[in-house]
Amino acid sequence: MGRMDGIRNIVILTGAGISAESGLRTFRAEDGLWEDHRVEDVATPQAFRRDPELVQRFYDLRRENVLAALPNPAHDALARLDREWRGDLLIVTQNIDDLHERAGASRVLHMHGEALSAWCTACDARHRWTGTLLDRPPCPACGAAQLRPDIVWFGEMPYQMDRIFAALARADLFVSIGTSGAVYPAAGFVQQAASHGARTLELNLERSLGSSAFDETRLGPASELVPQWVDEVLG
Ligand code: BJW
Repeated sequence: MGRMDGIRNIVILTGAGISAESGLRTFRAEDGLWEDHRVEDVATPQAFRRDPELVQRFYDLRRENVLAALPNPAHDALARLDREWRGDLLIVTQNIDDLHERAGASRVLHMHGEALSAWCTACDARHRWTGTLLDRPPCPACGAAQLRPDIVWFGEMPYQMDRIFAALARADLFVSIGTSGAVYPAAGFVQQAASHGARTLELNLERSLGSSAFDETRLGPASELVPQWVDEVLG
């Protein structure tokens, strides 16, 4: 992947692994988030209906962790790529943290929602949210106490899929960073991009489930691999 000839449109998919070195736990590691909480207890609309307090408490804590975390060299490198790359670029992140933005990237799309956003199920408004939701605060727009985390749970439609599929269809290069490939539709993006002719590269600590679908895989921590790769791309 050293040569960037003919590459103009880049789509990057990021997962929990890119934020691991910022101190945010990944989902499926030994000490992962879901060791303490079964996914079906917290990350589904059914769980939220059954036990809203458990779910709100979980995300209140996640929100706090996100606010306390800082971007690492991998986020910084992608922000530099975003600033300096003249072609199209889209960073599709599955992460609900805002570390890409805080590093300075702007071409970022949060397909699984954002920890720092609250969604009112009464009036459909979304609000930047840094406080808690467990205490059932009123929606600043309509006053209803029906705010939920603005997060895409299992069985819900990820955000902006049309825009993502359009970008994948035009991509010359697809790069997947720090994601295990366990969750769809994101896990299928590599095939989508490849079927439209994109070159594909995986940067990960360990091989993802779909690793064999990539043209090239580089293994190591994101804080090392991503800056190295961005240096290559920008020459
Ligand atoms: C490092 C590192 C370091 C560590 N450096 N790397 C059967 C088949 C196909 C699909 C389905 C199916 N049954 C059900 C489905 C659908 C379902 C699904 O995929 N289920 C699977 C479990 C099978 N998907 C959905 O329901 C989605 N919606 C949907 O499909 O709608 C219909 C639709 C169809 C077609 C088109 C469009 C729509 C919604 C999925 C919502 C996912 N939500 C979550 C929770 C978000 C909120 C929260 O954060 O709490 O999103 S689940 C969780 O997993 C979170 C993550 O974004 C997502 C992915 O996890 P990620 O990022 O890959 O983390 P890990 O922990 O798995 O991996 C970390 C990686 O980092 C590892 O590889 C490490 O090696 C690496 N790493 N340190 C570099 N320092």
